[in-house]
Amino acid sequence: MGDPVFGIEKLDKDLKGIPEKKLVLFSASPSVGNEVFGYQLIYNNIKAGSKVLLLLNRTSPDAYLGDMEDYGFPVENKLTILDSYSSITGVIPTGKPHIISVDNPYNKDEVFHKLLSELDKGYDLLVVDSFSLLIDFFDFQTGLSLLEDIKKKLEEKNTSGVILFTDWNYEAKSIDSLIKAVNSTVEIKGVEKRVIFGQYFAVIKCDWTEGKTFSSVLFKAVKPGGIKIYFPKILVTGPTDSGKSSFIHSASKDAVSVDKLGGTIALDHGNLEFDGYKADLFGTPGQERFDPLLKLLGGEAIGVFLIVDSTKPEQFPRAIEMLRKTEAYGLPIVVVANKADLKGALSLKEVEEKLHLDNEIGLVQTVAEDLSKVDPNQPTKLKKEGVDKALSLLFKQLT
Ligand SMILES: Nc1nc2c(ncn2[C@@H]2O[C@H](COP(=O)(O)OP(=O)(O)O)[C@@H](O)[C@H]2O)c(=O)[nH]1
Ligand SMILES: [Mg+2]
Repeated sequence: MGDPVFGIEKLDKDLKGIPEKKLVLFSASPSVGNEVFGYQLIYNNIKAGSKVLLLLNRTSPDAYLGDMEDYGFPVENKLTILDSYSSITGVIPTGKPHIISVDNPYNKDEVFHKLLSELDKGYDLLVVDSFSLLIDFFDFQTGLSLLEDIKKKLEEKNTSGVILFTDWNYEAKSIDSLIKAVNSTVEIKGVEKRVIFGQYFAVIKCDWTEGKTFSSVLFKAVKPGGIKIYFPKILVTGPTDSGKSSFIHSASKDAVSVDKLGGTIALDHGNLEFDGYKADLFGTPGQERFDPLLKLLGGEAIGVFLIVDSTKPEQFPRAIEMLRKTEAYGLPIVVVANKADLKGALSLKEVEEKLHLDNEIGLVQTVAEDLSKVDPNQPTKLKKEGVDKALSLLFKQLT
């Protein structure tokens, strides 16, 4: 069996899983939750056949497992839980064989002893939810000394470890020693401007990926589905009738168009989930009379789909002009050469040549799912294959 995984594609790509004997800290600011990272991690490793032990002091095993299920991560009784919560609240332990009760969670000797002797049985992965509560029960120093014991045990038993932690304004000195004590740290933070309007995570330390640097990514915790890398604004632009609305409707589960006078004059918006990503697509109108809107619509976009009609090279200069007007020229761009099913459609190579874009830009051909259903007054459904290829090309550029 390979090393435990994070179960979050971006982290698994960056860090290649969690090597045995390594300890990873997920450090969240108080405004954002970190528990879904734990759920996803546990689920994916259990699914892969790993033996996982959870030290749980944040909630009851039943509530924890129920929440996991709500996120689409059922583990049944394959997860062993050291329950350091129930006896504080007077909840009677269920006596299930995969749940080990701590009689007195305030007794650090009992907690330490039960944890270490359980680890002796040989696990692939230990998860602690939550390390900050452990510190609050005892004190920071005691937490750190437990961490040292855990590290020794992970070494001895070839186990990987993940601890979930919320930084409730502890002293900077304490946080420094915590980060020093672990092999890797993933920070989870909110994007705050008076209100929190986004959440991101970033690897800020890793001692087994020498010299690599990591980008931060926005995410959303989706129920069910778990952690999805989130792109809040992706622009879909291009000349009139090129297929912007068709693309947005084909890519999204719940697209809406503001239609007037038979053509889209205001906005298309769609929300999609694809391959561990979540994104909001915003379409622009193509007609020149709406150009004054383009700069506004393009604002804060982080990537662009430029839709062109493969049979209309005469519109290509207009397509490029729209990139300029939305101020999207420097962003990651995927060109969607649509209507490749029509007679006279240019090949991908011809589209590329005639657009004069540099070759780092992704280029994908798309076609209507069913030509006989194409209605000149309605967006049409595009074949999934091309749409998916366009999505994955852009998302790869963005992460
Ligand atoms: N044959 C064909 N027709 C398409 C395709 N994509 C869109 N259309 C049609 O082209 C017209 C314009 O599409 P629409 O998505 O509304 O373009 P928009 O103005 O850019 O939003 C509609 O009649 C669509 O049904 C395609 O791939 N093949
Ligand atoms: Mg449209």
